[in-house]
Amino acid sequence: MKMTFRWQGEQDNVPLRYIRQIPGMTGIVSAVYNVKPGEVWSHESIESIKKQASDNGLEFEVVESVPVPEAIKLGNADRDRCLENFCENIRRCAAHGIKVICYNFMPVFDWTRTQLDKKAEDGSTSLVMYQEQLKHIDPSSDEISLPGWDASYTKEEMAILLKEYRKLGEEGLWKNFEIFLKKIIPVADEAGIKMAIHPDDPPYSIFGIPRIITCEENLDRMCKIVDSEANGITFCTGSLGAAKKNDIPKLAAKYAKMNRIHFVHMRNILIMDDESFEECGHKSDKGSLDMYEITKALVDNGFDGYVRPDHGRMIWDENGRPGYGLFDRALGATYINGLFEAVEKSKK
Ligand SMILES: [Mn+2]
Repeated sequence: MKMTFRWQGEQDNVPLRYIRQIPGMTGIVSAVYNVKPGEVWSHESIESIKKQASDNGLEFEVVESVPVPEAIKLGNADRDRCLENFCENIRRCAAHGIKVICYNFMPVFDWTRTQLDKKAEDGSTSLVMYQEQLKHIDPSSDEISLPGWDASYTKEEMAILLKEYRKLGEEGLWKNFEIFLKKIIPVADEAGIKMAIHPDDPPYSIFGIPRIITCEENLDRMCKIVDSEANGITFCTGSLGAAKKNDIPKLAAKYAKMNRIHFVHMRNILIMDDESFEECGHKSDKGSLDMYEITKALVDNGFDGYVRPDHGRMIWDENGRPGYGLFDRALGATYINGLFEAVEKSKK
């Protein structure tokens, strides 16, 4: 297992020299952030991340993410150009030593929460998703502020996008996903890159627009579209785990055994009766997921890839991007390292 840490480029509050001091940290997970979705990353920009990482004793072998533009997901007139550019980005990443590319296929909204600073009893704050709050969010209103949402859309553009996706529906989105996979996976295969789709977060439809990377049945369907190890998964425990029907240790075992898990996001969540959830720090006893069982399922089934702590809480008065502070993610990494060490040694 290789422990990694997400670093959002030079604008990240957490400097690389801090990341290297987290015990067991081998590398960063990053991306080129100043290029629009659908465009090609320059060789210089990829190399620059790699150099900054290596200057700090860290590897850069996982890209998170190459964004999939709406043109590909909607299948509109700009799709073919965007697909060519996506393939070119795969080849360019490979040329700079990248091994895994994380991406997602979520329409319009990336990971979605209803509040970013819910205060827990111990004074820490974290991201939460309350169904009751979600009902009152109108995505085409002026005031909406959702993490991951591309704020560059105007109200009118947002209304059009929502309408187009509602019309497209789930099967339409599957069709466009299939076209995408059939185009990019052979390119990744040839370049020696493992593609790793991040599950939809949360793993169900929101605002009436379709979401498809949500459950075992759909992950199976995805794996079958192109039967190749290059067509893999970013196994995000907190994303898949937000639907009660998903048995996370079982899915970890299954897809690890199939060699489809190339990257793991480890995060715990506390799920409520109505599938609202709170992000709660990484440890098993704080949430609904058994992190030990998940680790064991991965290791027992041969997983030996990249792992990173996922969102953390904000603790110790740290300021920064919600979910992406240094302190709680560093604690998460240390805890996860402990789980892996124990499980790996007990196997021998
Ligand atoms: Mn994740």
